[in-house]
Amino acid sequence: MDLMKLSKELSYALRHAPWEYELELDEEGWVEIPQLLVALHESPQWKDVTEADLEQMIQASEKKRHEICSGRIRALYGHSTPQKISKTPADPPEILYHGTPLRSVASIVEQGLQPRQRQYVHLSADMDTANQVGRRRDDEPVILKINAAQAAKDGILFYHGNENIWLADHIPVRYIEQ
Ligand code: HQG
Repeated sequence: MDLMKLSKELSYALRHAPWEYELELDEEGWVEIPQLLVALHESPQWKDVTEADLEQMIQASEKKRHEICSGRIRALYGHSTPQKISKTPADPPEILYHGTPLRSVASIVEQGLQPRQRQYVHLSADMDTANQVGRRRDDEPVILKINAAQAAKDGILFYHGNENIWLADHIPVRYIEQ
């Protein structure tokens, strides 16, 4: 089974278009695995997918994009569905990073970091992760440094995505360094 393809399909279903699979995310983004499997089985390429395959898919991925708990599965970040997924605020590390294409920097230093199509701004815990994120759009991305501890002290809320990814609603310009 192509676990990478399965992961992409699940990200699409759980981050962006659950209704196409007749799924409804709960307020933390969870869906019942049996319901998800019913939807996947309608497609010939996923007709034999089992819960064990979903577990293997999560283990095999170099990025932790999904999690399973008590018979449910959810995407950990990346959502663009209209109803905002509720996340518990958490204390961020001192500094976070954001990799972005050079062409976006002028607008970011004017408006701050905005979620754009997604529900949250995505930040990286280390420069290497930020570089990988930025390289999706630019061979030589700009890595912005976010003064997260100060922003949190000033009342900006941060949320944990996975071990490398943090989320925020918006990062004002004064916490961003080039
Ligand atoms: C930019 C992938 C202009 C922002 C990745 C980014 C990540 C602005 C783009 C996760 C702006 C949004 C998320 C402003 C932000 N003016 N541009 N004011 N504010 N931007 O894809 O962070 O592999 O929604 O810099 O690895 O690139 O799918 O966010 O370039 O972890 O699991 O607007 O998605 O994860 O792009 O990536 P995105 P992102 P997966």
